Amino acid sequence: MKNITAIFSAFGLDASQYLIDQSSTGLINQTFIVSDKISSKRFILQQLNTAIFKNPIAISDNIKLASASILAVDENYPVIKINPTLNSEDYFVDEDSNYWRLIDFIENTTTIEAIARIDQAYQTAFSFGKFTSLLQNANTENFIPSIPDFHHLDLRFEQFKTAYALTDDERKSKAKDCIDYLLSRIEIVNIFNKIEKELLIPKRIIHADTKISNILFDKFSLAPKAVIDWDTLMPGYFISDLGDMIRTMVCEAGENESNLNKIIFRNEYYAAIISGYKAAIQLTENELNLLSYAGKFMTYMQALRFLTDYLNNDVYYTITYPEHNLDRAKNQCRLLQVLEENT
Ligand code: GN1
Ligand code: MG
Repeated sequence: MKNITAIFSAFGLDASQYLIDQSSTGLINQTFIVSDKISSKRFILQQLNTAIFKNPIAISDNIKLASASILAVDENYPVIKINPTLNSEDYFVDEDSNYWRLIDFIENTTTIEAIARIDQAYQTAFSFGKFTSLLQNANTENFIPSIPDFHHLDLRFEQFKTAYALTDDERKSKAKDCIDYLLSRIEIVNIFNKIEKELLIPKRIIHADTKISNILFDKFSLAPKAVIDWDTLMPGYFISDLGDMIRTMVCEAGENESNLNKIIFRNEYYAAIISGYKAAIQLTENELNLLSYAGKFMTYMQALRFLTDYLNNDVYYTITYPEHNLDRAKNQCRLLQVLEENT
């Protein structure tokens, strides 16, 4: 970390009084856990990835709006607390135009990187459902999407078509099965367009990154304690949040698994996710009719995004070998098939 002293002093802190640990999790922002050598008080110091989050102020404004709205309903909810700089700004912008923020650390908590038990699926779904439910009085129009059209499936489909038109023959032919399969399931895009056009379901404030590692669990009781990573809070449909939980928790093997025989549907996990979510939030009749669409919607979109990145010569997702994105796309296509067979 460059300019440690300048960054700390912008927040009124003396860098020499703090221990700094880089956190290894999180692929997008750079995260440090800093602790006061004497009092042990801890903060999260983060450099926001402004290549992806082009409007940092929108993010901190969204977080503050959401906090106020949640606290009005539940004054004890562990909201994200952003510590302002001495100039009362939400970020310190360093000489290289990097955006730094200082967030309170929520003590006595632990995270789960990979789901191991059915009750964790229920708790995760309950926590994210509760989060959106607590935000139901918030005015969605006041939230600025930190990534515009993030989960707009039709736009993702357009991006795929553009990538296909520009890619070389080799990638086109290697990706052929995957492309044909997704084209054969175009109905999933059509349903999204119908939802949009006919205003079938409400726009809610969604979290848009509902993986289990974005829940803090109590270190001792292991009960869920807080929802973290509010950077993608935005108006959207419940199918994004519920669907991403189904996509990431229903199968033991994750999106990086290249052995497709390991993509197996776990009905008990699926049932736990659905019941945890439904227990936390009152869904409309149209929403209830789309429960089984949610997982297909998100899995289709993720397959399309990995495939598009492969066709674009891997410019978005970090890859560790040449066909990584293609393998991920195939993995998600298989998962989609499995979801279609079982839900
Ligand atoms: C990215 O980096 P991570 O895992 O938080 C992506 C998600 C995808 C996910 C797939 C801002 O999230 O939308 O579902 O990869 N986030 C962004 O692994 O694009
Ligand atoms: Mg994230």
